[in-house]
Amino acid sequence: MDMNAFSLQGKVAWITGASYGIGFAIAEAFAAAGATIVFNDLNPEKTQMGVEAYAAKGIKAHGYTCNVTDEAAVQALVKQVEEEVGTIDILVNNAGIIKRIPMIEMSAADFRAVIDVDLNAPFICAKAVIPGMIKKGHGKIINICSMMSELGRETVSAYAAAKGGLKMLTRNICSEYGEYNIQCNGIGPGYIATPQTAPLRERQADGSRHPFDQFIVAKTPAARWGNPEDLQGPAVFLASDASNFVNGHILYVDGGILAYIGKQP
Ligand code: NAP
Ligand code: GCO
Repeated sequence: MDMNAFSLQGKVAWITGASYGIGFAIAEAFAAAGATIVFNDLNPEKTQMGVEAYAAKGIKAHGYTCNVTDEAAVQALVKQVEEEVGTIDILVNNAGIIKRIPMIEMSAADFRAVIDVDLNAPFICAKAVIPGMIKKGHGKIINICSMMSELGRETVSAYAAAKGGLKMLTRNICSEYGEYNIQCNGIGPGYIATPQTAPLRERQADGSRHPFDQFIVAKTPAARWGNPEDLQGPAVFLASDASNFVNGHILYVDGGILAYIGKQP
């Protein structure tokens, strides 16, 4: 086997919402594999923070400020990237939010806001890049799903609905555009230590670990939270030619949590 199949040399990769967190780690790995990095953030200050964070790692990333829920802004971003950097070969739909509210206390506006970022935006971004991928004769789309693409839990109804929908959007893009040599797959991270999950890990007033932290560690065969770096290898694989016959698949990177019923208390 030619191990260059895992190379991203010469490819333009757009990772949405990647000033930090999971998106930043994935972009870092793509750069190490040879890709040119494009990222966006909602907020100009954080976009600049991201550019500097990438530079600190020796990566010249192209940062843009764009709300991924705004179709006109996304279409304009893709056009600008095509003019300034090149046609996008790899899209990672990473930008996401969560609102942890008991369902019957959640406003419809809050529910819609989560669906908008976590499901509508991946549609908007994929729709914007697929024409260029068809012209080039290849493309990779990676949707960052979640364990909540498979399971529910209290207070995350909107997020689970969005991530469940994102699993099926992944399969539908696979079905509709596979004939153009476009592969669309998902990565389903387990519980990863990022700002998004910081509230679930914060120390209690008495210095003890958060009950949810203890629960997740007990429920995960790996007996630990994941780190963004745990997602780098799977992401490079799904972005590279090594996965050209993998399509419509959700790759769970969760330390085994989805396979495990959990320890007897
Ligand atoms: P995070 O730390 O909260 O970062 C989310 C990123 O998305 C931020 O850079 C944020 O920008 C950006 N963003 C949010 N809304 C946006 C919008 N409308 N337009 C553009 N950018 C936007 O999240 P994370 O933990 O790295 O998670 C990244 C992805 O992985 C999300 O899709 C999340 O659902 C998924 N995931 C996370 C975990 C986990 O345990 N952490 C597990 C499974 C899946 P601002 O900073 O400007 O708000
Ligand atoms: C939560 C967490 C999870 C993780 C992730 C798990 O509140 O349960 O935020 O949703 O973010 O999605 O895969």
